[in-house]
Amino acid sequence: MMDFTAKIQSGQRLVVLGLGVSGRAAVKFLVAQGAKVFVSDSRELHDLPTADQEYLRANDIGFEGGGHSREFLLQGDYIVISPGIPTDLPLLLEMREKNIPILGELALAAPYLTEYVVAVTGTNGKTTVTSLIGELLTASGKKVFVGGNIGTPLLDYLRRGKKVDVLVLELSSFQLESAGKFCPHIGVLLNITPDHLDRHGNMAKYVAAKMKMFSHQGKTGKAILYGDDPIYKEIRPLLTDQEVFCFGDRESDCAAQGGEQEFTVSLQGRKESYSLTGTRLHSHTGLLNSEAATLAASLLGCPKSGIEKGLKHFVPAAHRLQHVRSRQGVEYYNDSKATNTGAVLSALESFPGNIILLAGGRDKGEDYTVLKTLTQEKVKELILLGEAADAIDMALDNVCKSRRAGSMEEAVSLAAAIAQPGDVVLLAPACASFDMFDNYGQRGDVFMQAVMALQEVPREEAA
Ligand code: UMA
Repeated sequence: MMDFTAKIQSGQRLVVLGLGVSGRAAVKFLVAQGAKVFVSDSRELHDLPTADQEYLRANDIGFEGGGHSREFLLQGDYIVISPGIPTDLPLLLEMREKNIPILGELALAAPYLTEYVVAVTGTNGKTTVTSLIGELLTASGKKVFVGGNIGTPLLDYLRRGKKVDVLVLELSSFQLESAGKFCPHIGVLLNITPDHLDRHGNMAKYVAAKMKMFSHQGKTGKAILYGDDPIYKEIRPLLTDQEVFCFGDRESDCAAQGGEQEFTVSLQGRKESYSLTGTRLHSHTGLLNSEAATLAASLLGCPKSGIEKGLKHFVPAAHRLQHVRSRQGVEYYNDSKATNTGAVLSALESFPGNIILLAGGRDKGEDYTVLKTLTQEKVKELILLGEAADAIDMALDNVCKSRRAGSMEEAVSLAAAIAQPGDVVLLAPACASFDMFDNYGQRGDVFMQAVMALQEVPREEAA
């Protein structure tokens, strides 16, 4: 990816690839800079939302539908790509050979950033930690923008021109691949476990994409890492310039105090303890997320009182180990966002056992055998659905009883029929949702509706 450090000049020509959330924000931002914009999308013009069609027409934006062509891309001084578009498409490699810079939204935004920037990436927990840092900073009296891979794209924030003190950005590996010289003051890397291998090809490339967050930090930058992550030992030596801080279960700058309810930050002569009792963060994952967020907020000088207030008020986003209902002594949890094996392991860790696990969906090239040990230990029965059902079944190799369901509704009624008081019914798919649903949100909604619709169902006799 070619580096780009200058602001866009009026009249410069940019071709934007993909007119989704990111591409739309890029187009509007570029139009506001006075650039000449062209859009290329795999969809045809008539398949775009009406508002997009009208915007393109009103702003005289050249459009190519049904795919990306060499001739169309060659019109650009720069090419801007959406995160969902692989950076190694042959056409993009060709443009790079012709010295046409290829920018993602972070590279485009980088020259315009004057605010303090905290960026959060990792395989799991990004949204929770990003939102939590936002909450802790707001509760400490700072003006904050929270967005990026969640909510409002960074380029929409920049175009609107409403300045804040701190930008808290969730970043995906897709965004980081094309991030150019983008560089946060504080970069938080929560964890790295296999995910998106269908896009990145292998784990080394996935890790390299995540590590791009730290590439340009220099000596004044700060990195926050999870000290107990298996990948920590591999990535820690790569961070030689910036100051590195750690959170985790053991000795760290921010570490747990025995259980899942308390942790202490020890930083620059400051030692402060926090309790998660009475918050919505009192689980193993909640503790780690709180440690990471509190470390970032402490580095930004937030007082203990503000951090405590933020931890207390924080409400995690939906579909993340969300409690749905208690019914006949059975607890139902929706963790539809658990779209990879790392997230499923973390969900299984949150319960002592007796889990009926609903899993499956579209395969992303992961090795499901990593689930074997914890499944054997904690899962009573497995209900599999979607395209990856066979692959999961084979990988788990009969460590527990498994059944198939043709729909989410069937999976929920099967689970309800076999669950006994004290059991947990957990949706944690380990897969993408696109084989059966629009996205993980819709999958979680369908699960929750099916759970809420459960009437009195006669249970099967316990085996
Ligand atoms: N398209 C093409 N050519 C292609 C592929 C797609 O033209 O080869 C077009 C599609 O027709 C569509 C657009 O590109 O018009 C879609 O682009 P996109 O897939 O990049 O999606 P956006 O709507 O722009 O949303 C993206 C992020 N999506 C992905 O990374 C897949 C959003 O993250 C992000 O919120 C948004 O930019 C703003 O930055 C979503 C996501 O699922 C939430 N992220 C993944 C994750 O969190 O795991 C990485």
